[in-house]
Order: sequence, then structure tokens, then C-alpha cells
Amino acid sequence: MRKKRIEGALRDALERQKLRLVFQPKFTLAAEPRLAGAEALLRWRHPDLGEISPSEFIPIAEMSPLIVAVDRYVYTSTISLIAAWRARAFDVPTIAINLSPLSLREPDFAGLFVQALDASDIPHALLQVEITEGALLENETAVFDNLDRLHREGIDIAIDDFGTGFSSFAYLKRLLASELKIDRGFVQGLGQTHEDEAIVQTMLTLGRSLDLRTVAEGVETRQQLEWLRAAGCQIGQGFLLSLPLERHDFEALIAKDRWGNVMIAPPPNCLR
Ligand code: G
Ligand code: MN
Repeated sequence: MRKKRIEGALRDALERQKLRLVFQPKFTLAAEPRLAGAEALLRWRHPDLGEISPSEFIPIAEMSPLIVAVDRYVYTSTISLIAAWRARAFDVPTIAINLSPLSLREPDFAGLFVQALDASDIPHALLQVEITEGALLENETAVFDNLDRLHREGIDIAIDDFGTGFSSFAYLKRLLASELKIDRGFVQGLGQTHEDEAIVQTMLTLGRSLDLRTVAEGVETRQQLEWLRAAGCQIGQGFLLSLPLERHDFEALIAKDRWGNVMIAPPPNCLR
């Protein structure tokens, strides 16, 4: 039973802090591209099973309260890294973490999250949470309370994989989000498929009308990039712009030189 084995191994890996984070940058798509933030993504290399994809272990973790421990691991690790980067005077952009809907159902999730940030003296604006539309399906008060609190505390909320869930416009408002991440499934066909183009065009219009930042996920080709630029999408993320970076490589991107100048690596060639 691979599932049972992975569940046990994951519990063990969490306890022994054997999971690592990589960081995938987001870039503005404007004429003068800038680093617009990064998303923390979990990676796990098991000594016997090898690299196990989050698309395999997250759904397993979500079948039990284990996912709450996984989310806590991600935000506490992210917070200690941000604290270390600030101590080294790096130019730290907003870092996004992915939250499972189950964490948002924990009655004091937001309180603990904010406590962890404050204990490390980190400005709330440096953290963003990505949630999927599915987070609201249960319509639980704990979910709304947590989102309200995060929002009031100045923690940015992004809607992840937008367009793949059961979006209703009422939910969109209730999420208190300031960013829409357009699912890569729609980005894939840009410049090729009329349906994808029509859908993304509509999402960009929605984003503009509701004053939400629009981020295209999974930008893999020059053709998709040019289409998004022309359509006025603000931010992009994807293999064309940058793969998820190991911690050391991400640090090189946000480091300053010894005179205090930001060394922000030039944006990828494809952005110029
Ligand atoms: O659901 P979410 O968008 O949080 O998923 C992030 C995952 O998508 C990560 O595991 C990351 O490695 C992967 N990813 C990031 N950029 C791309 C891309 O351009 N193409 C594809 N296929 N996957 C990507
Ligand atoms: Mn995400």
C-alpha cells in the first residue's frame, strides 16, 4: 500500500523536518519587468522512495488532519527563512504559501499564523496566502472568520487555480482576495485556442472590474507570454519565466551587494 507508506513516511518527515521549500518567482509583465513576489512550494526527497511529488503527497495528507501539520510546517519554515533573509538585509518580496481548505477550518488558524509572524517581527505584508475556491464549499463560519482575520491583519489573499473550482461571484467577494491566479489549464491554449483566449480575456476583465491583481500561472511559451502582455495581464509565473528555485538560487535573486545595492538578477531574457 503505497498510500499508507507515504502517509507514515510523511508524518515522520515532518517531525524530523525533512521536507524543503523551493521558491517560484512571479514577474510583472510590464515594459520594465520586476520581481513581483514568489510562491513557496514544498518538495520531499525520501531516502528510499526518491523525490515524491506534492501532487501525490498533498492529497494523501488531505485525507487526515496531517494536512494541518503540513501547512503549519510550510508557514513556520517560510517565516524563519524570511526572518533570516531580513537579518541579512536581503530585498525580500512577498512570499505566498498554499493553504489547504482544511487549515482554514481550524478555529484559530489565523490567530496562530499572525502570532508566528509577530514572534519573528515580520511585516504582515510580506506574507500572502493562496487558497482555492474549494475552501468556501463547506460554508463554515471558521473559514470566513479566518479569512476576515487574515485580511484585517494585512495578509494578502490570492485565489489559486482560478476557474477550476465552483466559483460563484458571491464567493469571490467573500474571499476578500486581492489577487486572481488564472489556472494554467487556461493559459496553455493562449495564442492557439479560441476558447482559452475568451475565458482568460473574461477573467482579466473581471480582475480589472473587481480591482484584483491578475497573475497567469504556468506560462511556458513565448506565444502565451505575448498574448498575456497584449491582453493586459499584470503578472506571470511559469517555467518560461523561472522554474521553482532551490533556496540558495532564490537567495541569489534577492541578495544585495556589500554596498547595499539590490542585485536583483535581471528578469529572464524572454521578458525583454
Ligand atoms: O496549484 P499551484 O498553482 O499552487 O501549483 C503549483 C505547482 O505547479 C508547483 O508544483 C509547480 O512546480 C508547478 N508549476 C509551476 N510552473 C509551472 C509551469 O509553467 N507549467 C507546469 N506544468 N507546472 C508548473
Ligand atoms: Mn499556488
